[in-house]
Amino acid sequence: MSGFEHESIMTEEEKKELTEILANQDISSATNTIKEYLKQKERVELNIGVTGESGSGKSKFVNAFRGLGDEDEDSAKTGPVETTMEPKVYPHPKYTNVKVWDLPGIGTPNFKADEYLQLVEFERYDFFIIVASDRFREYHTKLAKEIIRTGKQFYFIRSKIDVAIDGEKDKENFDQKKILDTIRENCVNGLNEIDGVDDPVVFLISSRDLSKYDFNRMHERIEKELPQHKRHVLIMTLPNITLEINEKKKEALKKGILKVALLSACVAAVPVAGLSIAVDLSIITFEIRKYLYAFGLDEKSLKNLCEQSGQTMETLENLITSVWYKGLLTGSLLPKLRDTTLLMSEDAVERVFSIVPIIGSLVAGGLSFLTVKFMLNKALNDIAEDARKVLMAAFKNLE
Ligand SMILES: Nc1nc2c(ncn2[C@@H]2O[C@H](COP(=O)(O)OP(=O)(O)OP(=O)(O)O)[C@@H](O)[C@H]2O)c(=O)[nH]1
Ligand SMILES: [Mg+2]
Repeated sequence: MSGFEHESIMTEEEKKELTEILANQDISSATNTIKEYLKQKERVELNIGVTGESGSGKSKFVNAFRGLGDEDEDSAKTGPVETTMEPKVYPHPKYTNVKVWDLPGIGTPNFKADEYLQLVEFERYDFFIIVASDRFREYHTKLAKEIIRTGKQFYFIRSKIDVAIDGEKDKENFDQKKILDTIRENCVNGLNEIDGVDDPVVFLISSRDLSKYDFNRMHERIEKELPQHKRHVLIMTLPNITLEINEKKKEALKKGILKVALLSACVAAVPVAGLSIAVDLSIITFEIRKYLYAFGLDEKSLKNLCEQSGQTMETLENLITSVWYKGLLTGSLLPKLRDTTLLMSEDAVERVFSIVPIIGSLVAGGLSFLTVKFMLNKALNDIAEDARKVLMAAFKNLE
């Protein structure tokens, strides 16, 4: 590596910090934090990975893109044999937050796109520019597919257009537009065959003369899409962060389950008819309410979230599929809990049934230690999953 300390969209520390902040916030202030974070991130740097086969003109393009000639100070080395062997970063002189990375060439017979992307540390780039100086080939497909698989985007550049035009100039029926159309079509057709590429973007470029062909169009497009790229990248990382937070919350809440289940077992030992089951049900209801609050699945939090994200209450509530939220809201959770079919429908409880004489204990006393534990665990998992879906829907609206 060049020794350059790169900053990707989110460093591990930043991610950790954001996770901590979000973990300690309720659902709506978490959304606010994300919004702020998005705003901040729009101002930070963007890393573009320029890739393509060896000799296709990547380095020359990196220079041209930055408005530099090949001989200028700070320009990337180019030439017939000057192979770029490792990723090297070149900041854009005008847009200092834009960093262009000159990557090693692809296209050896056994080219493995996944290994290549690992090698160049693909996470670092916000998007890729694939440079091709000849016709569209299999390794372009492989690379494009792999880039899509990693969740990144790319632009496709057909370079050395001046050479292609020059090569045809002597022909009698020379028609520049026709040649350009054919080249474009070849690239677009190749890209169209790849799943996940709906509207391929191909730019025809001569790094020798940027004023010709598609260079300006490409520049405008990338410039226009810069903030979206940042946002997109961040939004892509949110599901993971949210999952992490949910796991943390779950772990914290899980610690209480054992205590509650033990408490319930102790009550069951008190020989007062009906006491145990009543206590169990109120304990369980209390705990479930606590979980819903912790994950922001209560009416107040959800209303706030609607205001923040512009989602409707109906949309969010429809995403909450487990019985716990609606049960508490309508007061129908208690009857549901009493209804043993709710318990019996679960495989795990069925397995427990075979070991513990639960029916007997339900009639005579409270629920068993294992059942309380199981129910609370299930409620916790369901609620965490519902919360994840709700948050994702709210985040999606921010994009
Ligand atoms: N005429 C013309 N020549 C170009 C163009 N782009 C690149 N070249 C030439 O093609 C050769 C290879 O260009 P480089 O930019 O070094 O290629 P590269 O993709 O970086 O190659 P590696 O680092 O070896 O993978 C050089 O001699 C460039 O001057 C172009 O658009 N037009
Ligand atoms: Mg090079």
